[in-house]
Amino acid sequence: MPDVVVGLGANLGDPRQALAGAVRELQARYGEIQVASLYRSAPVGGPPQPPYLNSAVRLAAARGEPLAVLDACLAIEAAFGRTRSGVAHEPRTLDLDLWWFGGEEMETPRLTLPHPRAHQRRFVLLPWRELMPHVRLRGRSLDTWLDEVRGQPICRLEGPQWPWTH
Ligand code: PH2
Ligand code: MG
Ligand code: MG
Repeated sequence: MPDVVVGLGANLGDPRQALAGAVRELQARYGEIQVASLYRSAPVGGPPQPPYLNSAVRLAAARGEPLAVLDACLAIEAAFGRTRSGVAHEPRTLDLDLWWFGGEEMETPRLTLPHPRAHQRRFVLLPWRELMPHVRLRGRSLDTWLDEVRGQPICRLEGPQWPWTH
């Protein structure tokens, strides 16, 4: 089964509850999962907006089904009140992004893999490194990419046992 990594983010409503609920929904769909630490990060891009909570989940999904995982992510976002006005990087109640699907590369209108901006974002690289420390993204290690985004403010709030289970 390919390693799949889904990023979690939220900065409206009750972000902690939304992230915890999203982890539980992914667990219900995919069974055993691995969860990264919980981070608070300054918004990257978009209009002025509150800080984000971010984390990530590693799961095993059936081979050849990235679009099915994408659809599951969109359904979970909708269940947690996600709306889209069309403004890029607007604040949101829940964002689930498919960062990695077993190393598959694809570029379609609906989905680009690996996530096209993952290597530029510390809030992606830090939780991802916890889940897959040896992965190579665009030919480089996550540590190497992390060196380039040292300036992006982020702090680790809680370890991987942050209470997403209740
Ligand atoms: N998501 C974005 C844009 N900017 N910044 C932070 N800190 N965390 C995010 O999850 C985030 C962002 C678009 O999805
Ligand atoms: Mg996103
Ligand atoms: Mg998204």
